Amino acid sequence: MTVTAVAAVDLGATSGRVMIGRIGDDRLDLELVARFPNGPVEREDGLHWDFGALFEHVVAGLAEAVRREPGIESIGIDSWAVDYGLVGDGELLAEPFHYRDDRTARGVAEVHAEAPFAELYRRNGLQFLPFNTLYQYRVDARLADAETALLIPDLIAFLLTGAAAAERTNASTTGLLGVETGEWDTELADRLGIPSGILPGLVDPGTTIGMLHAGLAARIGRDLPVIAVGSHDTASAVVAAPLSTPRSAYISCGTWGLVGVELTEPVLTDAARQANFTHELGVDGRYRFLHNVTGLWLLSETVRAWEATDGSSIDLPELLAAASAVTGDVPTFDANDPSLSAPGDMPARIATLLGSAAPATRPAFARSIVESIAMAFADAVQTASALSGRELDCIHMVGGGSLNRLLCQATADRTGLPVLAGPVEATALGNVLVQARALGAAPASLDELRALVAATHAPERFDPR
Ligand code: LFR
Repeated sequence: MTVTAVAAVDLGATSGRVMIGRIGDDRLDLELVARFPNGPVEREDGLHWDFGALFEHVVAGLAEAVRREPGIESIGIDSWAVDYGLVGDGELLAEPFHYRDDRTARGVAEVHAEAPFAELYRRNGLQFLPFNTLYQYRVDARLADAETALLIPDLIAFLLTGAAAAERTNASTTGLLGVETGEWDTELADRLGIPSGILPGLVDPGTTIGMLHAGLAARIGRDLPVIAVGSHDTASAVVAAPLSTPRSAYISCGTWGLVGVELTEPVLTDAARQANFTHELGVDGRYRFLHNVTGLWLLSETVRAWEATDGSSIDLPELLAAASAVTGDVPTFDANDPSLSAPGDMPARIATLLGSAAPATRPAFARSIVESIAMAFADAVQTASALSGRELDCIHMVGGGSLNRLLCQATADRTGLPVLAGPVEATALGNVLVQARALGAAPASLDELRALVAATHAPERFDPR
């Protein structure tokens, strides 16, 4: 049996990884090569990503991947959406901002004064998130100095190959892509004072972006092509969510819980806009019709705060086991409350929302968080069903959240639908599948790709109680 090997770079908001993916008849698996922490760093002018360190981890991880598997044929990169770096004279002009930086409030006000949200929604189909790239561009003083603006995976591909391109699934999160055309809305950009010349040519997943620079090829150990994948991490995750019928919903759960269904036509109704449901472009021209729910961010920030208080290290599986053992009802809060979005003292902010009902013990507090996330998931699943006119019969939970059994069960209980959990590494698998397909080593249709995922990564089922 022939086996094709590729390297997948998958960067999440709290950790990044480089994996080797191997694919053949009835075979699809991952080998973790490097894993490194990621997160906001506080600089003088606000919250940023430590992009220099991230890029070094990526290059070192790719070198290690080639050392372990010299037969690797290509590289694919995905990351969180919306954030970007500005490039001039072939160089990154400044460290990318983190989407949780609060400078965007002014961008929102200025953009909406020019183009009200209802008009934006008609044009770009995006839910309102205060960090959508167009709001960030609007207040970026350096935009005028830039030749090109590249979203994070495109920026990494550019630094690896020298070729500047905008992969379409991620480009759809900027707010500057027409929801029905899939092309840059240059008229909107011009109106907002965003020079449309900085928007690079669009490419679809599966396109070869370029070959590694000679210097990097020498460091990594092979001359390899970088192939565009669904470079928005959620787009890759949905490729590998083994949806078997149109009645399947998905929740891609990591830092965020992205809750929705896959559509072939947009639903640009007033109701969809009011419910803040987005149309992000998926692989093969699908729409990811979904809503962002604050996901495991609430738990990871709470744990980080507790660890800082105690100087201790908390074992998450142990905490969740203790949370599962809590008997009786725990109070819930609105997981999407805007006060929970910035990094900082998460337990105190949640306690403010809970008031006198706030649980006194850590296991009960963690249980409150999980139940509140599940409640928001259930609400979004019901809304996705109502807005799309689809009766749903199951929910695929993919990503890190699929390992959280308490969350899977609570989601099943609160939706009344079975939850099929896994794969945990759906994003990296989706990245691998799209590269392999471009290399002629995987089936052509999304249905067949998903069938391969289902056959090789059997989900765990949680029935509602
Ligand atoms: C998930 C994700 C979401 C996006 C958010 C910010 O990792 O990519 O889809 O809304 O991060 O980029």
